[in-house]
Amino acid sequence: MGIIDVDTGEERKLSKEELVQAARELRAWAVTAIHGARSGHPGGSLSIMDVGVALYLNVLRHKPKDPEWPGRDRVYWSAGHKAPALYVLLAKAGYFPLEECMKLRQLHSPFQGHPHKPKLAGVEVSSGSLGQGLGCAVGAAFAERLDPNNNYRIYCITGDGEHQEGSIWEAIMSAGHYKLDNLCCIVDKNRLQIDGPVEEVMNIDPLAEKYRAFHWHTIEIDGHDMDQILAAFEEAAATKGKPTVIIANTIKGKGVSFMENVAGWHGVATSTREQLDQALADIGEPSFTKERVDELLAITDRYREQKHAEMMDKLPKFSRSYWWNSGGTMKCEMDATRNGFGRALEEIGDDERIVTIHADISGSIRITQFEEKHPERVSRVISVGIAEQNMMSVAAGLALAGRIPITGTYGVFASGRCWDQIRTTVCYTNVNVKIGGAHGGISVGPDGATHQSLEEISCMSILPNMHVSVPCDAVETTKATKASILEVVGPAYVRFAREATPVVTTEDTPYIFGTANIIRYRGEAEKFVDAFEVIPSTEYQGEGEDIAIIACGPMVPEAMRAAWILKEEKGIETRVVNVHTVKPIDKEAIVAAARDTGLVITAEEHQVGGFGNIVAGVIARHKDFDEPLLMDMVGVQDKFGESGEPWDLMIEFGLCAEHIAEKALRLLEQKKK
Ligand SMILES: Cc1ncc(C[n+]2csc(CCOP(=O)(O)OP(=O)(O)O)c2C)c(N)n1
Repeated sequence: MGIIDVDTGEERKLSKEELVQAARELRAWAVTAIHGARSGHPGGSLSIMDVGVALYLNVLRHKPKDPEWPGRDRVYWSAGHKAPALYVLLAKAGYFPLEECMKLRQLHSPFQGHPHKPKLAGVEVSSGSLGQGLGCAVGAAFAERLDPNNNYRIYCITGDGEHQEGSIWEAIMSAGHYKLDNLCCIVDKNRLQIDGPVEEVMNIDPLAEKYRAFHWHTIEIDGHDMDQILAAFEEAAATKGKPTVIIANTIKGKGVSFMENVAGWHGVATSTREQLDQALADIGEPSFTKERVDELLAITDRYREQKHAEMMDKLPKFSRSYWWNSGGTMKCEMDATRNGFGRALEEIGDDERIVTIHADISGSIRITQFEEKHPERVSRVISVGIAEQNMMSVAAGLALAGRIPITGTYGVFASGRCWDQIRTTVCYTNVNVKIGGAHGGISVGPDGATHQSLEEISCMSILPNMHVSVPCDAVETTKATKASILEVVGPAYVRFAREATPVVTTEDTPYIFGTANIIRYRGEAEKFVDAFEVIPSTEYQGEGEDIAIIACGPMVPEAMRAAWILKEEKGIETRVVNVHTVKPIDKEAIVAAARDTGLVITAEEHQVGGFGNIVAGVIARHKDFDEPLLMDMVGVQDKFGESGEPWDLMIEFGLCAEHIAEKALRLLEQKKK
């Protein structure tokens, strides 16, 4: 057992004392890398570190210089958010230099916010959507058994909150059923999840008894005691006829006094250098001197600046900069659309029919604003834990009893994880369930692809009976949320985003659910919002514009900026169509825009065509004119997102006004020919 040198064939494993020292060193690396990245998950990375060093530096047989060696033991990190721990462990084992980990969560870096197998040697599977790794480990354990020449073991790292996902229990059931004794699951039982103590949010205990009932061998240890950790791995390897679970009782944030046992340190970086220094002093790793930490943080800063400069170079250029808030005029406020969702819930929450359902990322998606200042509403708040599929079924049950359930989580999980529940139980029954889909789009930033929802316009809009809103800013999100809850009877999905985006509407801007808004640029003003006129499509008379940009969500502000660029640079008139309601879609507004201009660009912060193809379909089926039409689409080009700074990602993925304007000019040239 141990790390195998590919040249000499020598096997090396660290002693207990060396492991204790390595854990201290790697805790220092993890918090420093997270600080440099300005985001990440320290709590769970620190709690798993002692088990991690035992595994990677002592227990596993692996060849860091030959990561795909078929005979290697495999570790599946089902808890992908503990990525900083995984990265520094791989580095310490010899897969790459530790300094590389300082590129954590940066654009084009292999150290994505959540592990991405194709990008980084040593990562066995991409993860970040909880509850999937153990099933994958079960598959790997089956595969090991299929060939009698195989002789490797499979490990899986899970969290205790993660055990609220039903899929974890499906995996536990199958591993027990098939007596997969080559499989060992580790539960990092630090007793906290995002919303608070696991016991209070959704109790999973008695965990060992439950595993035993599913025919597993169970070992419970102090997950910070190296003797107990090493003994547990030995016992697991010696156990025949059953898979083994090691329930490691740990402390979230272990080693940093102010992080220990504090739920708030789940997913945030130390915010000041003093705070980082305090964390490092607590950890007590002597090699992390002030000068060394300066050098390490400089690696991140240099890399970030270089990537930002590359992105700015990549942005299509015009005679001057039209970037948000770059000049003396056209000033624009920024606010996150998720805040608009929260404000709506606070405002309409007195309606006794409303019940909100939490799935552990409640503060992040602002669903908590419903009860935050209204303790009397707490009885109408339910938590289902990290269990999105159950959340939708529970919501349907509430709706069938006459309530208006409001669910919410990140869009990938809200629309994808529980798609079948939404399809059959919610939409087919046609019940009054409201779904908030947060973290829509690439602008989610450093969390990376697993958390950037780029497919849900497609998967929600295709469902019969579903209503889909993709509001353009925080103010419109409040209106869309209220309309979806109080006006719409039936299933409704509201898509919103994480980061602050331009606020381009006001309380007075018209908003009619199902009716698109036409936006026209009228000339520069002190405030960006005042440079435009907004008219409901039903009242709009064409003005002989040259081009139409049909957009939804935060691509509407980009479309507006494109209209500004086109007019100021080339005198081109643009009709921006804000399709805040994607389903039911405003067919008349879309067909009129195509008919009147003969040139349409769609814009979406989504896999290209999710929205664009809906618009194209409307035109193809309802076209009432004979003139030819030129059409193109702006969106993410059929690829997964990346970690990075939100605006750098918007440039990298070609989603800015400059990209729309450049495309418009190309199409206008084509039209002339
Ligand atoms: C399917 C899914 N739902 C929600 C999330 C968001 N999320 C990330 S970590 C986390 C809490 C995990 O708690 P736990 O398993 O106890 O991990 P630990 O406390 O050790 O970090 C949640 C809800 C996710 N990544 N995947």
